[in-house]
Amino acid sequence: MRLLITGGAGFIGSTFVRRRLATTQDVVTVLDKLTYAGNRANLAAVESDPRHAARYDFVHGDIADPALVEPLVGACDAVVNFAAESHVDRSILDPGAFLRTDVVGVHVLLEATRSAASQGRSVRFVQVSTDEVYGSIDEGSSHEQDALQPRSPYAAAKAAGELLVGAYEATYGLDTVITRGSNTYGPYQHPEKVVALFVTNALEDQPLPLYGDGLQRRDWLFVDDHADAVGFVLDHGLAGATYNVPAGQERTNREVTAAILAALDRPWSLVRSVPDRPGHDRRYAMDGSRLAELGWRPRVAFEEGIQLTIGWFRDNDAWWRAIKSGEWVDYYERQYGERLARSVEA
Ligand code: NAD
Ligand code: TDX
Repeated sequence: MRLLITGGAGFIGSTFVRRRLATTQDVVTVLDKLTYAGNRANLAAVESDPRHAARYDFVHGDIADPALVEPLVGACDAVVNFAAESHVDRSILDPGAFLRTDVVGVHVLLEATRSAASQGRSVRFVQVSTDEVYGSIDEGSSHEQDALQPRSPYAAAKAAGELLVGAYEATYGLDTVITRGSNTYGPYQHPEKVVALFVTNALEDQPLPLYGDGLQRRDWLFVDDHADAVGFVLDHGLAGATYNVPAGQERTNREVTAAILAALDRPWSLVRSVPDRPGHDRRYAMDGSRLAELGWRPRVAFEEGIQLTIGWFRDNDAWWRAIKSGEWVDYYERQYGERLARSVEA
């Protein structure tokens, strides 16, 4: 297949590209805007391996740019849309960019897919979405047909993107599938997200800013599993279907923090309780039976995945130190300066 992978220089997208090139004969074009979260270094392994580089191309650009997107979509068999503004805290600070990429960007990609269809070319469209679209659930697990109740600007923008995908499937008969992945962690994750932030801060003996009481719960999915699930749905998903991608590894933020500190042999005194994230979702949990019936299950337990992740960050400090400079310094001050000043023992 010829694949257009949007957001392929980000965390999950680059993992998908590396794994897909290694396990298939697919030809891959990455389209990425290289925002603060996009990093060409994430694709260095692909670009320096002649067996993979021959089937790979990189285009620097915006999914919300119709003139750029239309010919790229017209030349592929499937679009896998990883491109997004993806960090909840940044969506609280500055929601505008989220609407542009996560809603308008999806619309532009869908229009290009519709245009290809009108010329007799069927292009499969895979939308990579998130458990956050369900909103916070106190108990039980979210099923694909449950109502969407997003509560952050990020989650609302992702929900809107999904709704457009469904509308284009129903109205224009496009071949679309949606995945809703749970909280993902692993190598190459931007240090703004909690696991990468806490691992890198702990390595530097810096405080770990735990929001509120730290008893919020997430279901932790290792990045290779997330990337493979998206590939499985691309290959086997039924047209028009949505698939939850849970890990079955629910942990409180306190448990995640303790696991990181234990693995790095750092004291709990590094952890600071800081003022909570506004509208902080208490818990996400999804039912994975639809994807399991299709034939896919996650492989990596949290205890194994966190060791792999910590080992990678330990071995690749040049990668994350380069990110924790420039734009990062302003962001960190905006997000954590005041919070850390008001922090208390956790
Ligand atoms: P990320 O922030 O690491 O990467 C996003 C990538 O998209 C970056 O390379 C960025 O440069 C690119 N991008 C942003 N705006 C763009 C635009 N307008 N045009 C082209 N490229 C653009 O994100 P991630 O964590 O790898 O997440 C990938 C996808 O998976 C997102 O759609 C996200 O909503 C979804 N998701 C993430 C998680 C998670 O825990 N990280 C969980 C479930 C779903
Ligand atoms: O400094 C922090 N302190 C803290 O306590 C940060 C950054 C986070 N947290 C908490 C908030 C959450 O309860 O840790 C939990 C995880 O936070 P994030 O890593 O920001 O992830 P989350 O908000 O759960 O969203 C993630 O999972 C779903 C991804 O960022 C999304 O892209 C994905 O859709």
